[in-house]
Amino acid sequence: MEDRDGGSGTDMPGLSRRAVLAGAACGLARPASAAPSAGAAPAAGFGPLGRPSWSADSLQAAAAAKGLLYGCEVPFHRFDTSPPYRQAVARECGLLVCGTEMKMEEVLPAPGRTDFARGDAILRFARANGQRMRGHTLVWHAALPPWVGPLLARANAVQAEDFMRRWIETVAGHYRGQIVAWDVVNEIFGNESDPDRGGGLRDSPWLAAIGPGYVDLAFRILRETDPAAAGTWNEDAVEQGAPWMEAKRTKVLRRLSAMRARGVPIKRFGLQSHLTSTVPIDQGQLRRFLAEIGAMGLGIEITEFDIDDRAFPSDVPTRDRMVADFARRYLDVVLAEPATLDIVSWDIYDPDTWLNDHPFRKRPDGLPQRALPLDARFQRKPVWHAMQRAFREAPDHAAARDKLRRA
Ligand code: 9MR
Repeated sequence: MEDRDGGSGTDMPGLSRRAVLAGAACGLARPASAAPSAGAAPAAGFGPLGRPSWSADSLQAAAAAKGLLYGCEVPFHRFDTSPPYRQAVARECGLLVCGTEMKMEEVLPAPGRTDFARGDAILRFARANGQRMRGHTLVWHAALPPWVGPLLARANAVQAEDFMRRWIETVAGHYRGQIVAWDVVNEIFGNESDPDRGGGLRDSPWLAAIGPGYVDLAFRILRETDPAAAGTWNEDAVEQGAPWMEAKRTKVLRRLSAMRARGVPIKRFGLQSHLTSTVPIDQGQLRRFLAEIGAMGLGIEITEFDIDDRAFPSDVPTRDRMVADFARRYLDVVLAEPATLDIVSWDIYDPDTWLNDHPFRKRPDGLPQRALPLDARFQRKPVWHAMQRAFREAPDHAAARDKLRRA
């Protein structure tokens, strides 16, 4: 039987049993403010929620009329240096999320050091503008600081669990009371070419160190640390009509239902929604998937919406129209589902889309992608108008959404 006291870890530089118990060598002493009792006062210092900054003709205003939130991912470098960018985000959004600033890679740069400066700045901006914030992301196989991979590889299960607990308590404790929903786990399932390590789980340093229970445990730790934040499972490649995505959806539903049955405090499922023009949208499959999640009593979030336009022609007006139509086909199904609570695009401003940097996502003609609502001059594009029309013409499920948020 495994040495539950972590005796096998004593030969580990940086993660001895004593050090783990003291929380010192992994750089994460248990925060004094962590693991509060339910109802504890929220962390101070981020300011009161200000007056809403969005305009009457914004995406947020159209979304809000149906009980939804609209928002975007905010990359710090642009946020920090571009006043027109900040104005656009303030004008259009009711919900923000950091692209990297709340990931472990940024928050724990070195053992014993935490850095919340950039995440705090974006949160302060959101609060001053009356905007809500999502948290992204607690447990992911990627964006780990270089020192954490080796640490997890050498940890036994008890040590790795302890490290995960201290990390979640550190970051979710810092932002306690300020975050509407945390992506507790991100991309835990494999895609087309990934081996399935059991029930859909992909390879991950967390799976290797802790075993499949790492997923449930992460939700329980968030629940103890910030009871007001909804725990979300955020997953990619579950939106479109490829047969392997339909197989993935089946496995997702199976796991969600098992998690509910064992009382895991999961509140929401996030569809990243990095849509690709190379795969059709099967509205029937998507509608059934969302309905089954809703029937389990879970909320649904669209967490990273954008459209990879690789398969569309170079001509900009034609391409913009095709991107808009593609988005609309997707959003019409998503917005008809009463359990859908918010739509977040992965940034709002075309020049910053991650798609231009990704080796498989680049367009064959070398042109930049036109994936997002605003163009390089911050002008509203056809996809912006398609989103606004989709919100305006969606059925009104505001009452159901309100109830789900309070559940
Ligand atoms: O857009 C993000 C990019 O700036 C980061 O370098 C990268 C690694 O942290 O993560 C990107 O965001 C990803 C998100 O966290 C999870 N889903 C896929 C996103 C695009 O790669």
